[in-house]
Amino acid sequence: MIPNRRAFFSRMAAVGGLLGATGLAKPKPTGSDDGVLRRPEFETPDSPKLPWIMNEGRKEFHLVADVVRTEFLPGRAVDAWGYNGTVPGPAIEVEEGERVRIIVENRLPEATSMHWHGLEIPVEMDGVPGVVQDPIPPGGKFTYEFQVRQNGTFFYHSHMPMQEMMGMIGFLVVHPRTPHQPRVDKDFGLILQEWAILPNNTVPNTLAMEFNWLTMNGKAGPATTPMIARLGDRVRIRLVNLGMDHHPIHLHGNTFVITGGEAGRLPESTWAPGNTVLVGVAQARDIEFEAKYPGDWMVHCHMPHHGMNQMVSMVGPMMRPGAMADTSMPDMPGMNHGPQKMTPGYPQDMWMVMDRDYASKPECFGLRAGWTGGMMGMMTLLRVLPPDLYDHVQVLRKNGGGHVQPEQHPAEGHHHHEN
Ligand SMILES: [Cu+2]
Repeated sequence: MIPNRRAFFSRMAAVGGLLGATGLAKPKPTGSDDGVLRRPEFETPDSPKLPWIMNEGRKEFHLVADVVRTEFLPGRAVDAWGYNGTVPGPAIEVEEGERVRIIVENRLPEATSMHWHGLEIPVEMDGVPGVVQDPIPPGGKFTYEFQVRQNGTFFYHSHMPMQEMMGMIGFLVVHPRTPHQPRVDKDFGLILQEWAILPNNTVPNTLAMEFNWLTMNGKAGPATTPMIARLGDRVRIRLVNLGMDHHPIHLHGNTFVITGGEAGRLPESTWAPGNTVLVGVAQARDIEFEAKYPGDWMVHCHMPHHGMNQMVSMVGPMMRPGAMADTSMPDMPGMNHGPQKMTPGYPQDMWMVMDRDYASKPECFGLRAGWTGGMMGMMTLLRVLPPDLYDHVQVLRKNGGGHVQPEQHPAEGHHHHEN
């Protein structure tokens, strides 16, 4: 057994000891006890679902385009544009064959429109301003109505490119009438976005060609909430990219198959194994795998610059005297700090432990002390948890968190984010 796995198991044993015999372990639900195949909930960490009502036989949704103040990390405020108060917008879920009505209201200071990416619908519902409809003016509304005849991972976005770069995108997932086989136990969705935000600014620069913030569902690591799976689950992760770069998304320690693209399910004969999937601009990719290895596994973009936060051009010393990383980790072995940090050319060990910011988040329960030091940019975790720990984390999630992390990293000092 390699040391990391041993460390994981001993840590899990320690956490298990904390839990005690609480009777939380339950047999794994099969999802078909009564002969009805149920699908798992579609989970979009850090991003909400869009509620709906049935109206005149249609599933009716309301999307409000507006300026949204959000945070990529605690304390890193951003004035983006989104829908219903969130960036990316809330996920829309519909069933194959359903008739939908989506009322888009524009509270932005400029005109907008909405495109339903990948859906085969009448052209007058396609949302291209000028070509098929008038732009929706500030204060205006437009009602989109169509029947959804496909199934798969789709998305909605403003059809104005600069508005896309302000954040205006969201999931539109269409569930199949007959569940796909093999059935998945977990169904996650992540929207990949990139941002150019100059120092001391809160507004994305949509004209920029260089990006210094990379997010999954609107958060940068370590603020990305981990995905939680139970040991043995079959997991699907849906990935959508709308930005200026392609993102090679890599899953550690597991082998997946690509089961879907932006046009829906792929034939099983094409499911070649892999561990990195290139999610090109405007594409969707669904990956699936059996979560058979316990551990906290990284899911991240492998573009080196996309695994960083707050990237800015280096024109002088990396740190002001006494600022940030050089004082916040005095005892981290192997890390440059002190005088080296004052020398241009030594930015490579941007290491900052911020466990405390996430100590009350249920999904982070039991993570190794110091974990936040290894998480930046377009990164998150897939946590494959043994049954008792999985059940405990689900109870914490249901109760809204509030626990205190059992471990605290000794090198974790006071810090602040430099915006
Ligand atoms: Cu990337």
